[in-house]
Amino acid sequence: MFKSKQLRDSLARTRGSFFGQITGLFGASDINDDLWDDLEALLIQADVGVDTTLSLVERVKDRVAREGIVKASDAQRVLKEEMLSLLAADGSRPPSLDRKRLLTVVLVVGVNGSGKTTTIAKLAHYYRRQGQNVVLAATDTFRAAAIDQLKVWGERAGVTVIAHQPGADPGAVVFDAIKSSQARGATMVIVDTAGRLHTKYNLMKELEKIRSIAAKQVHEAPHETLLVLDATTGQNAISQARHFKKSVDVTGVVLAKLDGTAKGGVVFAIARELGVPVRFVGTGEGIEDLAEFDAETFVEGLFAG
Ligand SMILES: Nc1nc2c(ncn2[C@@H]2O[C@H](COP(=O)(O)OP(=O)(O)OP(=O)(O)O)[C@@H](O)[C@H]2O)c(=O)[nH]1
Ligand SMILES: [Mg+2]
Repeated sequence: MFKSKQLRDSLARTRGSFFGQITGLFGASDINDDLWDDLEALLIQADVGVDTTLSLVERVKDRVAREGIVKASDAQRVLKEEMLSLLAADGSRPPSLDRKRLLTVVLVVGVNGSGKTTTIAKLAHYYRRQGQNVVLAATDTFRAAAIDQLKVWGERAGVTVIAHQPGADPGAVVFDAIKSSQARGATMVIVDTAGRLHTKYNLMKELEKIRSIAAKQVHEAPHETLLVLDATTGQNAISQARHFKKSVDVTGVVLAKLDGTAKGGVVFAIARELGVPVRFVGTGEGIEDLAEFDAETFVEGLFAG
């Protein structure tokens, strides 16, 4: 699990549609203006984003001209290389843990329904397998069902969930979760937060409060703030991410539901337009359906036959 196969499999839809057509393009056509126009159109449809598409195609065209490339298949290789360097530049990879740190605090944020709670269950499972002693904090006290949902996932993952009553202060839950983690010698607290629209000022303030409570208890906490984006929302996810980035210091993206979309190209837009690394991708609804992001596997997976 968490291997490259899972990441590749989750790209089946993306590969089957737009990127499959791109492969077809390079297979059938000579290098001419039509090829570049069609390539641009397909990349934009795959949610690579207009700016990112234009700059990517420009770079490929430049190199093709400069290197005197005449075969379309060679041009496709250049496209892959440029895609890879776009992703490599932003350092997309799973977060590395500071082993000397006693307690790592991970805050998970995002809009309603993006996949936060499910992702947290997967992360708990993932880090537990790596030997971490994980505690989950149920700060989504807004919906009673949210607390129960996290408890159910906690049980499946075999980790403790710290929760208060519905309606309780989210800050108090974080405070408690950290205190109790320290008392029991846990090594990681993952904080589930309520879904919030990035445009809601009060709710964004609440996130800041959660962050500052964590920072007072643990040096430099939260150590990771993961923004969960729903891959099926494409370019919308980008605009959400911009807003979240402005309010809270997002350190990484988890792209959930990559298995459910043909628009996996959004990863390039995240990398280039946000400059926030993609840490993990969601590849299904189960607890093991989380893959570490790897740029090379991702790019290969877009095209592989
Ligand atoms: N196919 C697929 N479905 C996913 C993935 N991640 C989450 N989901 C589904 O998305 C839906 C919403 O997931 P939640 O984890 O409840 O989302 P949330 O962000 O916690 O939602 P709120 O707490 O209401 O804001 C559920 O039906 C999940 O099963 C994924 O990687 N792939
Ligand atoms: Mg939730």
